[in-house]
Amino acid sequence: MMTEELVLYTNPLSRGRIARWMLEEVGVPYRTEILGFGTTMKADGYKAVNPMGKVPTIVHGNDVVTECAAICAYLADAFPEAGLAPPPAERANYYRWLFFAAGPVEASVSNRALGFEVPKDRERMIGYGTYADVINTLEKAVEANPYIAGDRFTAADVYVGAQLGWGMQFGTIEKRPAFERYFGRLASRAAAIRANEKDNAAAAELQSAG
Ligand SMILES: N[C@@H](CCC(=O)N[C@@H](CS)C(=O)NCC(=O)O)C(=O)O
Repeated sequence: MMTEELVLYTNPLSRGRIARWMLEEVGVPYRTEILGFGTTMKADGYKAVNPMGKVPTIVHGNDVVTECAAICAYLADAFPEAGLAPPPAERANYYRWLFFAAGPVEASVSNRALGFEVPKDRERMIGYGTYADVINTLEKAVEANPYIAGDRFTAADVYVGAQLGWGMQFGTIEKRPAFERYFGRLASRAAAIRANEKDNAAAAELQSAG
C-alpha cells in the first residue's frame, strides 16, 4: 500500500504544539517544516497552502487541514488504528466538547486576555455568553468522566487538554483543581512528553540560529 506523505507546518512557539502532540499520539511518520513568524509564514508559497498565513497546517497527500481542532479530528479518522476517536454512534461528548473548546473556550479566553468584556446587554448575541459560564461549564465537563468524551482518551482530549494546559500556564485560564487533575492525566502521556521534547528542541535550535 502506498503511504501518503504527511507534513506538519509549524513553529515550536505556537498552537502548532497541539498538532504535534496529536501526531505523536497517532504514531505515524511525518515531516516537520518550521516556519518563521512574519517571514516564511507570510510568504506566497505557504499562503498557497494556508491563506491565513498561520500555523499549524498539516498536509496529508493532497489534503490540507488547518485549525487545531480539525487537525485532531482529521488525524483520528485518517488513522483509525490509533483508536483516538470513539465509534460514530458514541460521539456526542466527543463532538460537543471539541467544538465547545474551539469556539466558546478559545474566543472567551482570547477576548478576556485582551481585556475585552462583553457588555451585559450583548451576552445573548455572543456565542460564548460569558467567560465565567464557559469556564464553569468546562469544569463540569472535565469532572464528569476521566476523559472529555468518556472513559477513554481521544483526540478531543488533545485539543481540550492543550487549551487548558496553555491557558493555566500563561494565566489566561484560572487553575482549578479539576482542571489540574484532568490536565495532569494528559501531560504524563508518552506522546505528550515526546511532542514537548521535539518542540523544545526545535525552539532551542531557532534561538541558537538567532
Ligand atoms: N484557528 C487557528 C489559529 C492559528 C493561529 O492563530 N496560529 C498563530 C500561532 S499560535 C499564528 O500562526 N500566528 C502567526 C500570524 O498570525 O502571523 C487554529 O486553531 O489552528
